[in-house]
Order: sequence, then C-alpha cells, then structure tokens
Amino acid sequence: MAEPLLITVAPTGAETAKADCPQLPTTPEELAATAADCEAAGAAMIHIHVRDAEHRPTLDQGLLREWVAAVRSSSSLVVQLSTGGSVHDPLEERLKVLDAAPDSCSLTMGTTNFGDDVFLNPWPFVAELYQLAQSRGIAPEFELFDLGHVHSLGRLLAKYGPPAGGKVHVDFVMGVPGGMPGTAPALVAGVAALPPGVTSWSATGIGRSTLSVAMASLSMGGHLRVGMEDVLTISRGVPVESNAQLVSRAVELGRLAQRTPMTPAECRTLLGLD
Ligand code: KMH
Ligand code: ZN
Repeated sequence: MAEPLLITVAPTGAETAKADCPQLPTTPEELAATAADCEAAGAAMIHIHVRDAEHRPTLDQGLLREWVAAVRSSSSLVVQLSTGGSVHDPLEERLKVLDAAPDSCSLTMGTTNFGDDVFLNPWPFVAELYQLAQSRGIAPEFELFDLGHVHSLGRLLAKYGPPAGGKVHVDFVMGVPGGMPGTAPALVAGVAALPPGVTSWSATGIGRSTLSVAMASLSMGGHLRVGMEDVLTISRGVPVESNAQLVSRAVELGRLAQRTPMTPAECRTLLGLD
C-alpha cells in the first residue's frame, strides 16, 4: 500500500498584506477557523507565521503563544512555528520562537536571496537553533531553498546528530526568486542529494510552480506543503478562496496518486513526536 500523504498547510506567511488579500488568515480567530477547516479537508500539520493587530508580521512572544493555543483549541493539527519569520526579523528573536513550545519548527539550512531581499540564516544561527530544538524535543522541519542547503543539512547532522525524536523531515521550498527553481529536474537533484538519515521529505512550489512541484513530489513518493503562504491563485488569474481549497486540491492530487491523507497522529509518528 502507498504511504499516507502528509499535507502541511502554510496558511499565512509573512509576505502578503491583508489589504491585498482579505481572505488571508491574520488573526487568532481566523487561524483557528482555518486550522479546523484544513484538518477537515485533510491537512495534518500547520506551519504558522503570526500577525499583530495591524496584520503585520510579528514574533511577539505573547502573540506566538496565543496563535499556538488558537490552533490547539480548534484542531489536532501538528503545530509548526516558523523560525524564518520575515526577512526583517532579528536572529535573536527568531531563536526565541521556540519558547512558545510548538511541536515542530522550521529551520532553514542557509542564507538565500529572497526576491529583492536576503533571508539570513548564517551557519552559527542554524547550529544554535538546531541544538535548541534538540534540547527542547521540538521536531525541526529543515527548509531547503537550494541545493547547497541540502549539502549543509548533511554537515549539520554529521556534527550534531539527529533530532531528539530520531526522525529527519525536510521540505523543499522551490521557486523562490533567488533559490532553486520549482521544476521536476531540480527536485530530482535535491532528493538525490539528501544525506543519509533523512526519513521523510515534502515539497512546495511557490507561485506558478505550485502544481508542477506537487505533481513531481507525488511522482517520487514525497509529501506536500500547500497554502496561501506559497500561492495566492488557484489557476491563472483566479484568486485562492481559502487555505482549505488548496488542501482539498492536494488531497485530490494525492487520490490520483493513490495516496490517502495522513492523520495528525500519523504525522506525529513521522516526526518522532510520539
Ligand atoms: N518568510 C520567509 C522570509 C520559514 O517560515 O521558516 C521565510 C520563511 C521560511 O517563510
Ligand atoms: Zn514560512
């Protein structure tokens, strides 16, 4: 039987303004409703970026805790907090994200150009964040924006050993201007370069690469991340109505590939959280 399909939803991100996209969940109430809808649609994990009362990205500790609690109150989704934040967030604040006690945290494996900006992830920061996650029993999801990040992951695991739960889950984030392209050949190269010890991988394609990356991932037995952090149109020129709509489409693609959506409990096992 084919392996269950992990669908992670990334509903908000740090890049889109509420004014440009009113359906983007930017309050704890909207996130709670989104989490419930996405779990019902087939998601097992949620990747969270927090917004303040003016809908701006923030790493405020009180709000981080409030958003985590909101998701836990409305769903049983595995809670992953972004430690990437926005390109403007200081490294010290990004380390403190783990104080909000998520199940999982994103951990990007190197600095990358990010459109006109730079998404900063110097090696000492990566190493410190990783060891902090190990000591707290938080499952990292290694975000790989480029082939060099795949190599750096091997270096990190060789130096500091596996995560606390023993599982190594990675996510290829493809199609960011400045990172690897969202194409099947790029994903094939990334998967071929994964270091020993990686136990599961998913992929997401930003913007117009979303469908081709999803189909390439499914064709290789990978998992999926979808959501309005990564794409705002469901087809050319047609805005996404909700995050659940993107999760439902991922479920449908998985069904064609004879994969059934993974439950949050199965996701916990996948990440070594049980
Ligand atoms: N917002 C990007 C600068 C992550 O969540 O860890 C970084 C990002 C990756 O979205
Ligand atoms: Zn993110």
